[in-house]
Amino acid sequence: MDRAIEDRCINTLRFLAVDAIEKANSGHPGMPLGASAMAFVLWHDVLRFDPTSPGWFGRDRFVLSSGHASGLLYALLHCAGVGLELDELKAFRQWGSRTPGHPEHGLTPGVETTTGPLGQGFANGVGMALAAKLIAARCGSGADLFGQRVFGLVSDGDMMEGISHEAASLAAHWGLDNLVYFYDSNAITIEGDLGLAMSEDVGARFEGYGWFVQRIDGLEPDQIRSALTKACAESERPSFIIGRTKIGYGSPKEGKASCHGSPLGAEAVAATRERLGWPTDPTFFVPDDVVGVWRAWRERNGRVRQEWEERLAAWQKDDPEGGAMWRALTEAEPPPDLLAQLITAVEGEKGATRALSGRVIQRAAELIPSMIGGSADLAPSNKTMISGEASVASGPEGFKGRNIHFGIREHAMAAISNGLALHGPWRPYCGTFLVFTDYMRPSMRLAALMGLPVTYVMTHDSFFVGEDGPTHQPVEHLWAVRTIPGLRVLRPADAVEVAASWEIALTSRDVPHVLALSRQGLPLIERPASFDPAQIRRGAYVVAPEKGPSPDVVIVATGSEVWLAIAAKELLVEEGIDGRVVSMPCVELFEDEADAYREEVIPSRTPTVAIEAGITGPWRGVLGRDTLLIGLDRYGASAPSSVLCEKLGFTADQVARRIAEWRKSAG
Ligand SMILES: Cc1ncc(C[n+]2csc(CCOP(=O)(O)OP(=O)(O)O)c2C)c(N)n1
Ligand SMILES: [Mg+2]
Repeated sequence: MDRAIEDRCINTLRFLAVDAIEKANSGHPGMPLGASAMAFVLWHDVLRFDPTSPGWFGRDRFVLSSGHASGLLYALLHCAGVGLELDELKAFRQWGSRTPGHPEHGLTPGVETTTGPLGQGFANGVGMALAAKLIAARCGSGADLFGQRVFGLVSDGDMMEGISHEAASLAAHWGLDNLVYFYDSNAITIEGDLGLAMSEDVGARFEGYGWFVQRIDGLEPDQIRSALTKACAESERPSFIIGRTKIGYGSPKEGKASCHGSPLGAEAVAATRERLGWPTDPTFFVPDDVVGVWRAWRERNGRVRQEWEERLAAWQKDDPEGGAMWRALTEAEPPPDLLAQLITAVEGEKGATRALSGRVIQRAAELIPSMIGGSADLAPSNKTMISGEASVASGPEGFKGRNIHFGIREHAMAAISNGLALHGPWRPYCGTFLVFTDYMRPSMRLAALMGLPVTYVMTHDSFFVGEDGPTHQPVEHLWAVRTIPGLRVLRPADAVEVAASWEIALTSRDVPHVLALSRQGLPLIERPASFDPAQIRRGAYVVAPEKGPSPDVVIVATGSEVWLAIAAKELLVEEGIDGRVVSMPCVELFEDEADAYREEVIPSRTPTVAIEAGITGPWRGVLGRDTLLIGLDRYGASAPSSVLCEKLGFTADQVARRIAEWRKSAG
């Protein structure tokens, strides 16, 4: 392309972002000014993306990990022609616009993932690249169809965040040669020079992981182009292109932290226009020749997609087995009798809910080929392995595996799972101890924000862990994750609830689920003949009814405390107290139920007791004021779990006594 036109294309992106930020009087102009050259050359020369079909499966994915540079992404999407009109750019960061402060997946077409918390996009891209490799490996002679790449733009902040270290290590370990990141190396962050807080050689670091590292001038289109060509030709390693750039390039604030996150101001914008040879008028200017460049790009990409669709159709005819696999992965719905089938896998069995979950996973994996997952080095404890399936490893054979070993990298595990779900067709799950949700929470929150159906298999879900002690005993964690909007926590009590929990998670399209599972074995729960497992989907139900016409007390329990509540209820009969036990495997589902059902299960005039081996306070919000809360509002301790049970007040005798005394004191 003619250099002058190319410069105009790059400047168009720069000034669309700058003008949007000025109009909003809010935003981050520094990175769009510095990184537009890399973004333009990548999109124009290489990215396979048809804006008329932004969800096309075979497209390359572009991840803007440094989401604060959203103005640049919106400028790209406008020019590309996804239907993000100039009016949307003019409404940057305003109520109801499709150009929010940071890019939000599902809101703006072409935004592949929600970014803003630095480092997350980096790790999402690793998940997406893995997703593409996993599908290519399964589709026999169609592998070439799934050679899509993942490109990303990452920044100093991404490099500092620990999650990128974890994800970079895995990307190289898996040999994701379909992953290409540009590092906008401007050596500036909010507080000033990068040197205030970082002095390592990032390139050497990435070389150490095993990435293919190139160092270029990130403002020079020809260097960018040639680095991209080499990156795309690399066939073993992920690529890291370090582009030296200048934050706020072309502005009077060039190279200064002051242009990171505030509008330049009218005077500085005018000076920038003059320096880069851009007209003062009009604002939001897209020159005709630039429009033409993007039109040609659109036509080219439209053809690329069409050709891909034709090749896909032809391949499915030529390779019926591969085609069937592709359809099973992408089109198949879970069987309508999934719940019944999962129950059959564990019916009548007792044990730790983690072990029962392990059994259910085997059946679920047979029924749902897109189910894939693993653990952060705790698979033997989390029971997350799919037996008979290989471990995911690099290379076409390795990517046929279905068990992912994330290593001890919980944060990246959660963000990579988001990437797998975003790319599709995968339905990922990942596991560790519940206490370590603290290491994953930022990515879990983003899964909820994006509505991704990721399942977290979180075992060792209370102080009943025992000897490992307070560091490994979750106390506040159930509620910490329940407070994430858009995420559900399922804490099953026995085999049938474990099966139902998996069914709820696997049939959901847009909600992530935590499965909180016990380490310790649990007794069988006997239910009334009228019990229908579909009741579990309502979040709570009567698991042990009162003997008389109405209960004196309703005891609500979750997970491993349900059998305890039932045992205490039996003891209370001797005290003349006729209790009802409600199992509440999912607070969120129960709260979604109509008032009538909630009233039926937990009548509001009846005193209630909550029993859960964790903090108690939030239960008052669920059950109201006249409630006895039995839980643990302190850290646990290191001792055999039978001793802890006694010391912390979780025997049936202790629970029954507390309830009886409470009723007595209430008169
Ligand atoms: C996890 C996280 N922590 C903090 C922030 C706030 N933040 C946004 S941008 C930024 C500095 C980023 O510097 P850099 O990545 O170099 O971007 P540049 O200033 O070069 O545009 C910070 C601290 C964030 N977005 N995410
Ligand atoms: Mg920077």
